Amino acid sequence: MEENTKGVADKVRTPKILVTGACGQLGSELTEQLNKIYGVENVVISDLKEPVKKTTNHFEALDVTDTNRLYEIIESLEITQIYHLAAILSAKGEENPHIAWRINMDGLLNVLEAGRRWKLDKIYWPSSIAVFGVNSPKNPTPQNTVIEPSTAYGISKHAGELWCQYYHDQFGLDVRSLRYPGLIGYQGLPGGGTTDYAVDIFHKAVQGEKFTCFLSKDTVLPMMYMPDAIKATLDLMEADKEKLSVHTSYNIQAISFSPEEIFNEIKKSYPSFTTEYAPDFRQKIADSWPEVIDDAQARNDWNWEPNYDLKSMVADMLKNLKEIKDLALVQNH
Ligand code: NAD
Ligand code: AKB
Repeated sequence: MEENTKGVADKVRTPKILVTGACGQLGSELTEQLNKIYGVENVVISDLKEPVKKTTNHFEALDVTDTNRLYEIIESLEITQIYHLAAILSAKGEENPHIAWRINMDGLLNVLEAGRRWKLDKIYWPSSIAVFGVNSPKNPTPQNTVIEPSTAYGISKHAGELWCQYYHDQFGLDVRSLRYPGLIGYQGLPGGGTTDYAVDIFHKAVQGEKFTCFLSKDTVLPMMYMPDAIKATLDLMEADKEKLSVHTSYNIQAISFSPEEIFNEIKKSYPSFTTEYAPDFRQKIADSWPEVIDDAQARNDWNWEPNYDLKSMVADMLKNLKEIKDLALVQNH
């Protein structure tokens, strides 16, 4: 393989960050925090298409499967770190498993290989609770256990974890990863996941609409409020490299609840809110996933601890979504 000799990994340098999949649910919120820490001029955002929201970040259109375009961006903008978020999620992935595999796998391999060639300082890549399958213990699911995912997405995340470990072990690449549970945020709209009912339910409540849930009322899944997911990501990326003992991906846990439990919590603020249950193909995916994650390793290695429980997350989500709705009403008048 042709080596790039411009690597400057041993010098201390100001991070110049590239975020892939930056217009998604996680990327749009993570970018805001990266801007605060590193300065907007040092955070380049990229995605398949232009951001819908106004942004002051430098934007590059990038399909992560396009190796040359990725290399061109890294070279020309002198990128030193990548947060590689672009992916096809579980439910969407089942509609076209080969496309999900290609985007998730080729994208990650391109980023890892770029990390090796350009001697990038750090790479962040999210894995998921989707790596676990029906044969993994459900409550709690240990860091190291049977891993037999049943979705194309889960298979790609499991293989991706092993590739991250491979690049770390073989090439000394500093690549860090978290197995996120379902993420819940108010800024972006859900992007094709099985846990996304827990985002959609808030929008329906605030809009005064009835909610139809595609999972059964008693399906317990691990979830996390977006501010906690961002805190975990940034804490892991700032952690002392020597303290990190997991080079596949860390388990992290925050809140586990069922659709009925979150519905009941929302109903305390919206008493007339109603939900019906109509499980579809996503039920089978959810049934194969953990209920509660054992995150002792993350707590030990880099002091992981979430801030939000179900009650405080629901209160904050409703407050923010109501503010967004009220602002839109004012702007439309
Ligand atoms: P999302 O679907 O909201 O965003 C993904 C982004 O990737 C989108 O903006 C999409 O346009 C972009 N994208 C898709 N294909 C691309 C390609 N070929 N090239 C470039 N960009 C492409 O997803 P998200 O919720 O923001 O998830 C971000 C990451 O976090 C993913 O890796 C996902 O697997 C992981 N994750 C998310 C959750 C969750 O609950 N949201 C849970 C576990 C892991
Ligand atoms: C999905 O449901 O696909 C994601 C995930 C848990 O990875 N939210």
